[in-house]
Amino acid sequence: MIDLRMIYPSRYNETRGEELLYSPLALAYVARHTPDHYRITLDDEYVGEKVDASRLKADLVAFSPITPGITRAYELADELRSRGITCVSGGAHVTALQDEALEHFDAVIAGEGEGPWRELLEDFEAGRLRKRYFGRMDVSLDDLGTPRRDLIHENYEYPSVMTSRGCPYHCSFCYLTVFPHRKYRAIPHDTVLADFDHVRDYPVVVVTDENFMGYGEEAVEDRKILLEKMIRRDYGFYWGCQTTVTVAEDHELLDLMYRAGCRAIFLGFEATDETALKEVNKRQNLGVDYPKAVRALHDHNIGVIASCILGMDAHDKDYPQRLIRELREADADFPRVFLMTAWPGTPLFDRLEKEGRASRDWDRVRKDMPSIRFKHFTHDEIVRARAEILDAFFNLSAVSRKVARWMMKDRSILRLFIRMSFRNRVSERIKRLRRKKQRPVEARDDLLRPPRGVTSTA
Ligand code: B12
Ligand code: SF4
Repeated sequence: MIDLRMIYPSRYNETRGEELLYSPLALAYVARHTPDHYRITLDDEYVGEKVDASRLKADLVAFSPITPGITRAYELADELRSRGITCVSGGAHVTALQDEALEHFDAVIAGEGEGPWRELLEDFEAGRLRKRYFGRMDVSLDDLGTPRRDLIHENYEYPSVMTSRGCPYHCSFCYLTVFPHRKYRAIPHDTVLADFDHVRDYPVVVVTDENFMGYGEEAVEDRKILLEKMIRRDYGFYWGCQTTVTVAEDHELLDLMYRAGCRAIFLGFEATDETALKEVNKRQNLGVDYPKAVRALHDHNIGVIASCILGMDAHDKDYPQRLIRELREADADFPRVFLMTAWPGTPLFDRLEKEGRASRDWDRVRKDMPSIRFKHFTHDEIVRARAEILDAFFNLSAVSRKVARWMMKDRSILRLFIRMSFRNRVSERIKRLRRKKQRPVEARDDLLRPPRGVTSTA
């Protein structure tokens, strides 16, 4: 038997933050493609597990870091390798910055992991490990299989399920742009349904496809067939997913989504003005009437979470107030507001780095912390602006109005919303109020100190 340790490295314990806790799937999928003579154990630092590299015993360690977890991965790998343990890593960050990663890992797996993984293991066993492996993102998913759910930590509140991979668009800020040969592909229905069967006892499931509806008639037809199969299986859970605003144009699709249990869609508004949308190449949103799109989803009793990015170059000092007005007009159920973040390997990162405005302080490259140099805001200003926008929607009267709407219209949606966001935001607000009365937050070894001037990661 070969001892394989898998690690999600993180300096942040996400169970203490505002982030919705839905499970990562990368290593669970990779584990499905690992031969039986490997004994796999998985440590997940997102949910509070701590890896002690000085004592860890394994023949091979496989990391799956995202950008804010990469320095933690490097720290662990440096120590493990000094003890003679082979360390490898995959994921978007190492795909983008392979040379940086190879200073700390024995090998990197760029792109989609399942394909090259078996080859890497064969090479490892034969003692001929290469430095770079690469998995294209346009290969068939027919043999993907389901993720190994037995390896997912029980602390995750919501299980994630993927029904497709990839997205055909090219938004300049999106981490997906680091993967070459990228293509939208549906996972075979039988595989998806077997995976939904595994999580059927949960009340809420998060579908973490990059873009659930895909693109083009063929993809949409495939979605409809999948949804009909889900309806026939009569799953009891509610689910939410993320997709583009064009979903609002297809009433048959929305009807099927509702009947299959969908109660919330994260719609990528990103920005409400054309200049900003063009700036980030979000062309599919140009000319979209957001209030009309939201009405269409509400007509089908599906709630709308409007995802917005704050801090594009086109966003001047008046933008936060304008955004509040426009979000109210659109009448989405609530917004999620992220700060413009430059992930390495994206067109946005390349541009901002040339302009001296991107950050390589990876620990702080998160969507809830300011990391780039904004054109019109200082870091303190943008953090305040984000809090103002969120407070405009997460206050008693605004929340009561939404609750009243769904009480009259469709109560099933309330449960989902209360679980998924109001609870997080309300508890975050209480924490912030408490903190105002107390001294500033101190650094803890398991929770990074927020950047100067930031009293909350919210
Ligand atoms: C579930 C999830 C979470 C979970 C778990 C974290 C995780 N990384 O999965 C939680 C809720 C904790 C979380 C939190 C955050 N997340 Co998150 N999350 C996701 C989400 C929705 C799904 C991840 C997933 O399972 N994907 C499916 C798998 C199959 O794809 P994959 O991860 O790319 O893995 C494939 C390849 O990359 C490769 N691969 C990856 N790892 C490995 C390892 C090996 C050994 C091999 C062989 C291959 C391999 O093979 C895999 C299979 O093909 C993604 C968006 C998305 N749809 O991917 C964002 C995403 C990963 N999150 C992101 C971010 C920024 C965050 C936060 C920092 C949010 C914030 N507040 O700013 C926090 C904090 C995380 C932290 N502690 O550092 C970014 C990361 C960007 C980047 N460049 O790193 C993403 C991409 C979303 C986005 N666009 O902003 N998140
Ligand atoms: S539509 Fe969404 S998933 Fe697709 S490229 Fe743009 S941001 Fe990324």
